[in-house]
This record gives sequence, structure tokens and C-alpha cells, in this order.
Amino acid sequence: MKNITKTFKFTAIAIVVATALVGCTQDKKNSDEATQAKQIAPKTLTSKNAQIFLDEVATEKVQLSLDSNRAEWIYNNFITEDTASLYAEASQKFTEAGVRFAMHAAKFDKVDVNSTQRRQLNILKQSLVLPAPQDPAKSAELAQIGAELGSIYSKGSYTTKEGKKLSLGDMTSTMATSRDYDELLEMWSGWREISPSMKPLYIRQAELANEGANGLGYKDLGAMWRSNYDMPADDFAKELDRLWGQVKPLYDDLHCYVRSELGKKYGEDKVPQDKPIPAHLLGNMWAQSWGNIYDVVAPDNADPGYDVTKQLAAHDYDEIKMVKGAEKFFTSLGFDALPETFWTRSLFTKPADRDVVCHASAWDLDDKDDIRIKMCIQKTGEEFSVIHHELGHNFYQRAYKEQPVYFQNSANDGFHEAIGDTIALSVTPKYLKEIGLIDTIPDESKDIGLLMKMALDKVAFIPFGLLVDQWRWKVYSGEVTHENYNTAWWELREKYQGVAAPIDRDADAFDPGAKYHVPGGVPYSRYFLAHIQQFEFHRALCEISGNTDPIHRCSIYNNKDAGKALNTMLEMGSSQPWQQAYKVLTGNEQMDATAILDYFAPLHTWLKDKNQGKQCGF
Ligand code: X8Z
Ligand code: ZN
Repeated sequence: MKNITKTFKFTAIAIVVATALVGCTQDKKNSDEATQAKQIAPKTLTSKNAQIFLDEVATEKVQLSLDSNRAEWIYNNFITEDTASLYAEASQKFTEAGVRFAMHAAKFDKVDVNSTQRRQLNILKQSLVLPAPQDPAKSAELAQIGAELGSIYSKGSYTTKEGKKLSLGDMTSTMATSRDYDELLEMWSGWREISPSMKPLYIRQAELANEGANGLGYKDLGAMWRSNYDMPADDFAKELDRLWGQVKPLYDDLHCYVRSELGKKYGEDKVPQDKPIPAHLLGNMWAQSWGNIYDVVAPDNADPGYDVTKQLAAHDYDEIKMVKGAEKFFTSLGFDALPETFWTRSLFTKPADRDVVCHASAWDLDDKDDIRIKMCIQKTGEEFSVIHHELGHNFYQRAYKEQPVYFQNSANDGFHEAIGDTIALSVTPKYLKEIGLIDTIPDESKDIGLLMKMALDKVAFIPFGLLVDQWRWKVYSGEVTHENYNTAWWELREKYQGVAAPIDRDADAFDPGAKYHVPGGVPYSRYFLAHIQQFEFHRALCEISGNTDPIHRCSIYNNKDAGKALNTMLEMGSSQPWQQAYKVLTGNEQMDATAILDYFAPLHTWLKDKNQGKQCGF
């Protein structure tokens, strides 16, 4: 499946959970039942029995994953009531098996097993994203809710005051390019009309998944999610706070500067200089990354003078050529080319005749070679980066495929999200010239412009990457009650991002539901981690490649030493605690934000200077 997900063995990068055995014969079912009985009642709990259990589950998981991935792929590529139903059925079976495996794995908690067995047992205990209670009626309900929430999001559209029906893709383009306050507001509030109907489903999903998490011994689902990082759950939460504390001064200066430029553009009555920024003015439907308003805030005399979107058009890049271009980066590092089936089975463009899940994802259908992406590609520089992101998932999946099935995953989920982004950090002017997309490399006087564009994409994202799960953790723990879902969401948006809803929200608004990963059941801390990690990976790879340029000008394109070092980390999969994989590439066992701070140091100095005398803060 995709990576965003829920699997026992994450294969893909996309949404929720799936599962399978659709089309399974009666004989197969009987034999599964026999296996289950054997697993659930071992006579003695010994290391030897643990191994028998792990081996049996490994075999069963391979088939479960394949079946569930197929059902999920079909649903994602052809959303109808029927495919939703088949997907929900597959998802239920997958989750029920996952719960069964987790419960049985827990029986070995006090048994003296070896370190590999312990790691595999722990992975089994923690791998479901939305665990179901052990009650078939409830697991069926949970699976149906997942499919229904996904359908509401992916079929969502808005019909304008003039009667024009717009997809999220259409509205995303307008959010990126329009500088008309009212038009942006219409898009922003229009898209959020899709989510009020999700709220009762979301409430019930949280209840069921919390009950499932309780059954597995966690105090709530958020605690279960936080337990997935080779450290105590509470330490993980503190680790996120620590990293955010490192980045916040840079974010605050970026926010201050951007707000003052937006004030000049739209008027200080619309963008008050002592309040959070209205969330619809930042070039993105969720105000999560701000690169699309680069033109509004571009530093004087430091513009690099090119725009990747325009360069792609000028060089006749269509969707396939964009993907080929991204693939070329990976092969230049020494990775094998993508298999032929990648090209024939992936979805690259939005079909005109049916509903699909357009949110980009990368898949590994059979955990061998059947890797694919699914994306409704738009021909923009932003999407060119997303393609690199998705291929990062696919190349990771292929790198760890020789690991035992339990370890066919990234070291932690942030790693999976960071790899393609790390590569995209090498999409520098030098690289763009090398592949013929631009003719001249802007000189160093334009670095502030380059860094500004990158900071709008990367630094601006970081508080958003943090708050989505801060909200979910509070929902799952019960600290935020149903009545307060939306208010709590906006409190966090204001606290961390310094952005505010541009208009009062209706009592039934459910704005978190208008962000894919919430109805999709995809944990989000992974993206926060990835935004810290990718700068550490980039710095390490640049050092290995012998780079002597400033780090923001470094591209590892064509460098086989860097490719080899990257592959060494990728092929470890999740066989070791993530700290070990991190050390292999970066030399560190702890995440650290100094790499991102060093990268943006010249811009930070520039921002501090520009912000002198301004009223900062929100
Ligand atoms: O969902 C994604 C990827 C697929 S894993 C396209 N991202 C997050 C988002 O879109 O919200 C990448 C960056 C953050
Ligand atoms: Zn991803």
C-alpha cells in the first residue's frame, strides 16, 4: 500500500488501512483458521515458540498485504460505492488480523527472546494506525467509516457563486496564483464546506480506534502513535517540542516579514500587524507551505530570475517527462531505474471520467517490484518537488525489500517522508542548468531570493507539521471534546503558526476534516520530523560528495558516493532502532535542527535586519 498508511508493514505512503482476502476460497479460510488456533494457544511461551509465531505471521502478512493493497489501490483509483465496500471489507480483515497478531505478540512480553525477535514482536504490537476493537461488528464499522471519510474528501468539490463546479485541484491552483482577497476567501471557505458531514463519522472513528488501542494496552490512540519511535512515548512528545524550540526563532522572523509584506499587498486593515495572518493569503489551501506567494514577499534585487513552473512549460515538460526527470536524479546516484510496470500501472493524471484519490501517494503493491505512484500531477515547480517526494518513497521501498517482512519499512516514519525531499533539496540552480531547464546560474547576490523561496516552503511548514497531531492527540485523549474540535484546531493554528481563520467559523464547521490526512487517518508528525531530518541528510550527503559550495547551493546530482551512503541507510529498513540508521548517514543518534538553521542562516540574518522596528509576534 501506500506509505502514508497504516499497515503492519508499511508499504505505501498514502492513507488508511486496508486488508484483504477478498476472493479468498473457503479452503484458504479454513487453513487460516487452523493457523490462528495454533498461534493463539501455544503450550509454552518460549523463544522457540516466538520464532514459530513470527514465521507463521510473516507468511500470512505477505498475502494479507497483497490482497489489501490491491483492494485499496482499486478503490483509490475508482471511487464508487462498490469499491468502497470491497475496500472496507479488505480493510476490516487486515485490521482484524493486525489486532490478532498484536495481541498474540504481547503474550511474549515477559519471555526471554533474542533482540531481533523482540524488535519484530514490538513492530507487530504497534503497527496498526487505527486498531479495531476485538468485535467483528465494531471492526466492520471502523473500516466502513474509514472508506466513507476517504470518499467524502476525495469526491469533495465546491460550486462557486457563479455555478462553476471546482475540484480541490482547481482550487489549489487559484489559492496559489490569485492575489484577489475575496476570490481567495471564496476558495478557502468553499473547500471547507466538504467537512461538516465528516464530524459524526470522525467522532465515532476516534471512539472505536481508542477502544482498539486500549485493547492493545495503550491509554489512547495518540499514546499508541507516539510509541512508535524507539523511545518512551512521553519522550517523543518532548523531543518534538525541543526541535520546534530550535526552529521557532527562525519561523517567527519569517512570519514577521511575511506578515508585513502581506500588509503592504492587501492593506493593514486586512492583515493587521499585531494579529495572526489570515489563513487564505499564504498561497496554499491549508497555509501549510507558502512558496506560492514568493512573488509577494520576494526580496528586492535578490530574485534568482527564474520560475520552475515557467521553465517546465518552456521546455515542454508534460507529466511523464516530469516523473522521468525526477527518476533521473535517483539513477544519477546509482539507483536502478524504475521497473517498466511503474510506468504502465501508476496514475499520473486526473482522470476525467471518475473519482480518484488525487492526494499524491507512493505504493508498493507486492513488496517486491510492483512500485507505483498515484498523483493528479499539475505541471508546476511545486508538483515537480512532490514527484521527487513520492519517488523517494518508491526508492526506499525497493532498497529495503530484501529485509525480513517485519523490517520492510523506514527507520521511523519521518525517514520515509524525508528521502524524496532530501533529493529535492539538490534541485538547485546548478542542477537545473545541468539538465537544461535554465540557461544561467544566478550569482550569489541572489541567494537571499533562493533561500526565501525555500524557507516559504520548508520553514513555514514546520509548525503546521507539528500541530496536526497535537490536535489529534488531544482529541484521542479526550482533552478536546466534540464541541470544541474546531475551536481547539484554530487555537493550535494561532499558537503554532500564527495564522487565523479569515472569517468566523460556523458552529458545525470541522476544518481539520478539510485536510487529507485527518479523514485519511494518516499520522502527521512524520512530516514534521521529515522537515528536520531532510536538512541533516542533505548536509551529510553534501559532505560525502565533497561539496564546497554553501549548503543551499549544493547538489548531489550524479554523485555515486552520496548515492551509496544514502542506500546504506535505506536498505537497513527498520531492522535497527532509527537512531542507528540515522547515525549511519549523519553520524548522530539524535535529531537536531542545526542543519536547517545553518542552511537558512544567511536568510535569518537578513530577516532580522528587515524586521528591525517591526512589531513581530502574534
Ligand atoms: O502528504 C504528503 C505527500 C504524500 S506522503 C504528498 N505530504 C504532506 C501534505 O501534503 O500535507 C508531503 C508534505 C506534507
Ligand atoms: Zn510522503
